[in-house]
Amino acid sequence: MAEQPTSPMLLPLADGIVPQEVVARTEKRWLTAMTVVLILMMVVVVLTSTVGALHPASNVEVVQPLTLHLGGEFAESNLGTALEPDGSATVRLIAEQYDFVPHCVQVPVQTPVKFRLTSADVVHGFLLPNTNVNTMVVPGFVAEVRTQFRQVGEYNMPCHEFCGLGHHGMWTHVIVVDRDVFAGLGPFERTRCGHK
Ligand SMILES: [Cu+2]
Repeated sequence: MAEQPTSPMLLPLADGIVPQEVVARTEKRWLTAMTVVLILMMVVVVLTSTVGALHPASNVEVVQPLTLHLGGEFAESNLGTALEPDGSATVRLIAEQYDFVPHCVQVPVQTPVKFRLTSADVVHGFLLPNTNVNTMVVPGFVAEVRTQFRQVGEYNMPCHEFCGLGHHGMWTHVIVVDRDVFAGLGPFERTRCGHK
C-alpha cells in the first residue's frame, strides 16, 4: 500500500480544482492584459484631447450676448439672409427663449449658404434634417455652419437642445427657393417669408 503524504499541500487535488500555480499564472496574464488596455485608453484620451485642443471642431468666435441688439453683426437690421459679393448667402440668426430671430428665412438653392448663429440667453440647438447643419448655439460664441441645398423645399427646424419650459415650441423655418425666385425677393421677404 502506497504511503500517504503528510503535508496537505502535497495531497492530490480533487477533480475540478485548479492547481495554485495555474491560477496565479492566469491571474498574471489577465492583469497584464487589463494594464495594457488601461494604458491604451489613457493614450487615446490624451491624444484625442490634445488634437481637439489644437484643432477645434468649429470656429471659436466670441460675442457679448448682453449687447447683441445694440449693434454689430447681430443687430436686428443684420439678421436674416444676406447675399455676399461672391454670390453666396449668409444667414444670421439669434436663438433665444423660445424662438429663433428671425422666425423664418429664405435661402437660394444650389448656392453656398453660411449660417451664423448665437444665443442671447442659454444653450440652444440648430439642426436641419438630412443636411450637415447641426450645431449647438452657445451664448457668448458664434456658431458657423456651411452648407448647400440641392433641392427647393421647406425645413421646419425645432431647437434640439433642451432650453427651458417653452423648449417644445421653439421652431424656425428655413425655406429653400429657386435662385431666380430668391433674386426677386427683397431683404424684408427673405427674412419674414410672408406667411410665416
Ligand atoms: Cu430649446
